[in-house]
Amino acid sequence: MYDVREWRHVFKLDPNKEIDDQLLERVCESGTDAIIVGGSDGVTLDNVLELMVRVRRYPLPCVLEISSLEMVTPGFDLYFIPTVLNTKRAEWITGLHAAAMKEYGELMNPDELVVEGYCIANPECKAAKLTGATEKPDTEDITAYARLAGHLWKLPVFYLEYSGTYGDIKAVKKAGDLLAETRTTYFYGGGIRTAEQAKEIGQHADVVVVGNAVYDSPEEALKTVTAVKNSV
Ligand code: 1GP
Repeated sequence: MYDVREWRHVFKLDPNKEIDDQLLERVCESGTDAIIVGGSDGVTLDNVLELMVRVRRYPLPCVLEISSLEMVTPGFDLYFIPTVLNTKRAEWITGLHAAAMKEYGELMNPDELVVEGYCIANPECKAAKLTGATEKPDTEDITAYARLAGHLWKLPVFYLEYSGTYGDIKAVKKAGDLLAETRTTYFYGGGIRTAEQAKEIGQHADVVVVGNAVYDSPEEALKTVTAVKNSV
């Protein structure tokens, strides 16, 4: 069984975006610790399955990050289930999760399920709009959500989501200092385009997530793996 506590870097691939075989091979053989399949727009069972089959050819963990019930399918190593800490819309905290348990609960292997406490820090991103996390949390808020995830709920994962924008390093660091005392693994994602940025974030977060850069600037994206692995 894979253990996210051992990871440092992951690529997040969007089933709704094109990636050719050559680039996919380089991504999967880059030394990254896992591939997360996920997105908030135009994700269907068909495009999820198609990407899963292609990633499965490589010997690294393949994770489905669930953002809608329609995309749930067997065949992944792990299932990441976000619960949005900074929304007031209950469906994104426990509502959809309860619906999923009703529909798929008996088929699920609890060992493959990993809850991510999501703090969405870019109110302009699609995930923020979808889930109603539209107030920008400041450093103090982010620290409070990290504490909520790490100290109170003791979640396996805290995910600081800046999707599309590079994070406020002060807030990133503060959350990292706090979570270092807990068993919660700290994922950071958002706006990483260069090896330098990946290295900077890697000094504070346990796991650095690189998404869009794979599609927009693949050469730079591939360099983030070594940059993170060499950061302490
Ligand atoms: C998105 O956190 C990930 O869910 C990665 O963000 O696409 O901005 O790298 P980017």
